[in-house]
Amino acid sequence: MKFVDEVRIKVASGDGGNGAVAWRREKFIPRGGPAGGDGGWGGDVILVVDPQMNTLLDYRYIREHRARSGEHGRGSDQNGLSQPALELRVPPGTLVKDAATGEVLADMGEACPTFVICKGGRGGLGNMNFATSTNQAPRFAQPGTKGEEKELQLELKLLADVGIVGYPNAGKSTLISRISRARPKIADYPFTTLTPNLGVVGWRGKSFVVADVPGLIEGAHAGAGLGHQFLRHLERTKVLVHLVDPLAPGEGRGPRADLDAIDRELALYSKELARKPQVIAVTKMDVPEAEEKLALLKKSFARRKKKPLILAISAVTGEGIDPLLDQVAKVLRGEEPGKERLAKKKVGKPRSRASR
Ligand SMILES: Nc1nc2c(ncn2[C@@H]2O[C@H](COP(=O)(O)OP(=O)(O)OP(=O)(O)O)[C@@H](O)[C@H]2O)c(=O)[nH]1
Ligand SMILES: [Mg+2]
Repeated sequence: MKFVDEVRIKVASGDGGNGAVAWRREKFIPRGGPAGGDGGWGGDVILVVDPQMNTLLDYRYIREHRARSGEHGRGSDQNGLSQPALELRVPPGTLVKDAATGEVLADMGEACPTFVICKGGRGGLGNMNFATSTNQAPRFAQPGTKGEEKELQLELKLLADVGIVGYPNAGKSTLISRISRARPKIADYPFTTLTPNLGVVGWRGKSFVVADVPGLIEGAHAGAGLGHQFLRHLERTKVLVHLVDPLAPGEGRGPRADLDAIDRELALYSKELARKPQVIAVTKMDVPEAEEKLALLKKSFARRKKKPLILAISAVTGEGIDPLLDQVAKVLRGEEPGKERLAKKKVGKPRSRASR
């Protein structure tokens, strides 16, 4: 299915129908009195979250959505028909903005499953409503009010708990296909994945949503490769799995250089993204030269006081996948990645304090 994450649409609610001016005219009933019915209400436009959707593709094709207007009132005390609301379904994670001002009107998701974006016009009252003892034949009725019209910018930011980042060809899609039922295209060339894939991972009684986004490369902030256009889908994640390709072919590349380049790109996109906890994993460990590259990568952090936890996995053989998911689950519970090491160091401190 085609993936679309940004669209501009026009929506309009229905106008209210006018109230009618009419008179009761029947044989043998002189001065029958006012009999104009009320106008019906125009339909609202309502946005409704549909958890089955994960693209705004439908709105690419149909860009104007109008609810129907209420019917006008009629004679013989007949009210016009009110119109049902027009429901527009959107995927969870859709940000609804006013296209002109950029103001966020709604953030569609679990907290906001439905949202009335345009209220339908009110139906006008017919002249039968205005009869009083002093004015028994009102020659006026109320007009219906106009519906609203808005131009909206819909932006989809996928609701995933975990994002997989890394260079193209690192094995991101292979990993998501290993841990979930997502079946993205996998191939031995860069930029196989051109749009994000989502997968649901069930792990030790819990489940979380993982997003495999297209690969990042050095200079993506300036438009290299696919640029930063898909990074918005990582904004709502709670943890990033930073996948490192030990083979890293090409000039200026290598596990450590790749790791730093991706981190730079994330930071150039936003501070928040750069601050997200990461679980670093070197993949393709089934390949013979991987072991040596992993050792080199670990060595490159030797001088650091706080060494990052680097996991070793193979999405092909399944090696190291369980510890990886454990780490991810841990961060999702709100703990720091690789906390065991830190915890061990901390144990010494309180003891020394107590002995003082
Ligand atoms: N030996 C081995 N090969 C792997 C492993 N994971 C991925 N590959 C291979 O690496 C190549 C790229 O894998 P993909 O999963 O398509 O990589 P990707 O990161 O999604 O790449 P893009 O979509 O282009 O960004 C494919 O030929 C995979 O078969 C692994 O654990 N071991
Ligand atoms: Mg891929």
